[in-house]
Amino acid sequence: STSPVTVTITGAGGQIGYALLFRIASGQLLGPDVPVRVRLLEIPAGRSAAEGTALELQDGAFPLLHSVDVTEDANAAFDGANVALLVGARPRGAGMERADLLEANGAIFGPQGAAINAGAADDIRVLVVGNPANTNALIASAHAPDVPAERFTAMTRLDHNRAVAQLAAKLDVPVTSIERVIVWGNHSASQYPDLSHATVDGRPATELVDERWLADEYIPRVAKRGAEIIQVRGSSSAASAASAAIDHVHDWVNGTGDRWTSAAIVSDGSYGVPAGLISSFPVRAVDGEWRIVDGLTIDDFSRQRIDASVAELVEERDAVRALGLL
Ligand code: NAX
Repeated sequence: STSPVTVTITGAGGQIGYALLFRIASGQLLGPDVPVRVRLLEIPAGRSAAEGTALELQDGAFPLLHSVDVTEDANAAFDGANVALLVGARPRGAGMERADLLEANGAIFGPQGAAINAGAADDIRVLVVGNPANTNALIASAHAPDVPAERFTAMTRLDHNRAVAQLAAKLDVPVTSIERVIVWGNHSASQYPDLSHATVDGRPATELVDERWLADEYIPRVAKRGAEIIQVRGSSSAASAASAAIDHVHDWVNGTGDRWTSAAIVSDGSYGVPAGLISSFPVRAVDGEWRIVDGLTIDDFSRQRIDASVAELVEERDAVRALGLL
C-alpha cells in the first residue's frame, strides 16, 4: 500500500476548513487509494474549533485517515508537507484600509511561506484560498526562494465552477455539456469569466447567448456570486469553496487530460500578463504540473477585461512591495 501523504490545512477551525476536512479524509482530494495525514494549523482563537473538528474526524472512522494533528506552530505544521491548503487569512475589518489588509495578510503568508521553504517535502504543492488569494500566494512564494514558483497557486476554481454552472443553467444543459470556459485575472470582482472559447455540446457558446446578456448579466453574476451567497445564506461560501479546493488539487495531482479549467498560477508572460504575477489562466494539468493553454485568440472585449483585472493585480503587487512584504 502507498505511504500517507501529508496535507496541511491552515484556518482549519473555520467554516471552509470544516467542509474541506471531511472530503479530504474520505479520499476525494488525492484519490481513493491514497492515505492522508492531516495537520491543522490555527491561531489561538481558532484552536479549539479545530480540535473539535479533529474529534469529529476521528468519529468518522475514515479508512484513509492516518492521523490528525492540531498545532499553532507553522514549522511543525508544514514539516514534510506534500500539499498545503492556506485557508486562514485576515478578513477586512470595519474601517480597515487596503494597505492594512495587505499588511495583516503579509504577516500571515510571509512566515507561512518561510515555514514551507524550511521544511515542506520536495514535491510540495500550495493552494491559497484565503483572500486576497492571488497576492497572498505571491507573498508566500516570495518567502520560499527554494520552492519553485510554479508550486504556489491561488484558487479561482470556485469562480470557474460558478461560470460553468451559470452557463449550464441559462441554456438548461448539464454542466458536462460545457467545455473551455475560462476565468482570467484576480479572484476579485474584477475577474473575467470568458465564454469566447467555450463550447456547449461542441457548439460555440457565443452562438447560443447574446452579447448583452454576457456583459450585463453573466459576467457580473459570476463575479458577484460571493456577495449573493452572503446575502441569501447569511454567511460566505463555504462548502462550494471547499469543493473547488478539492477540484483544484485533485486535478493538479491527477491531471485533467484534454479538459481545460482555471487556476491562478505564476505567469510566464503569456497573454500579456506580466511574468511573476499570480493570475488566473486557462490551464490543463499534465504530469503533475499546470500548463497554460496557449495560442488562443483574444478579442478586443476580452483584452480589455483581462487587462483591467491584471492591472488590479499589479497594483496589489506594488502595494505589498512598498510595504516590504515581497
Ligand atoms: P473563517 O473565518 O470561518 O475561518 C478562518 C479561520 O482561519 C479561522 O478559524 C481563523 O482562526 C483562522 N486563521 C486566521 N489567521 C490564521 C493564521 N495566521 N494561521 C492559521 N489560521 C488562521 O473563514 P472561511 O469562511 O473559512 O474563509 C477562509 C478564507 O477563504 C477567507 O479569507 C475568505 O475570504 C476566503 N475565501 C476564498 C475563496 C476563493 O474562491 N479563493 C472563496 C471562499 C472564501 O471567501
